[in-house]
Amino acid sequence: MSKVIAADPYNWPYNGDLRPENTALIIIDMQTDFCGIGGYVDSMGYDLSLTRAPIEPIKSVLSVMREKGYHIIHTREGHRPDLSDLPANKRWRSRQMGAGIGDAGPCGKILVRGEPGWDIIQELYPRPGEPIIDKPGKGSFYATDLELLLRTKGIENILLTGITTDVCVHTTMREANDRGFECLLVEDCCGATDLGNHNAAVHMVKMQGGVFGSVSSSDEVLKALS
Ligand code: C5J
Repeated sequence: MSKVIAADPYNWPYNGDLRPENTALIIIDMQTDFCGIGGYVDSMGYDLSLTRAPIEPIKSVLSVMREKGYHIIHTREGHRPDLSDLPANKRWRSRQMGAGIGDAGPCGKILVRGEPGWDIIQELYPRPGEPIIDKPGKGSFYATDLELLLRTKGIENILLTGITTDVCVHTTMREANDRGFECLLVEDCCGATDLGNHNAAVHMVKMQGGVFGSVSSSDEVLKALS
């Protein structure tokens, strides 16, 4: 019997082929720098409650998907300690907001690999064996081995969660969709630095019959998988 998750604008996945073997939960950039006190987002003055909102919903989905044997993949945005993979314009722009990537902050050097602020928050810390994709950009496919890993494991369906909805989650969803992966954005498992941007990013997915995939909630995911 085919299993689907109730979603908008179509129940997901489109072909009803939802199995632990071919489906992954991707948790994007749940790092202190994006949702912790003293991190990058906090230093820019944004409201942390928006990027912390998905922590509990992700925890619930993660727990069930781990228990059922689905693939779990984590990502982290960050740069090499020598900053050799940090484009000069990315650094310049972040400095305009008073939180220069690579500069010292309360949680160590901002978005630099190995620094306290760069790591994944304890609440959602990866278990041994769960792949972590370290990425220098917003998309999780650019300059990483994510696609190789997904293809090798036979993964076709991806549930997207994490922060921020309008930047790294959306970029990753677009990249995945172009590569033929079937994508589901789990709305309350995502958050942005601006609520309007979060809502707009969710709305964009639903256009054209699901231009990048479909949208659901943690409740619907739990209902379908439990
Ligand atoms: C940003 C991200 N917003 N993880 N990164 O710079 O969305």
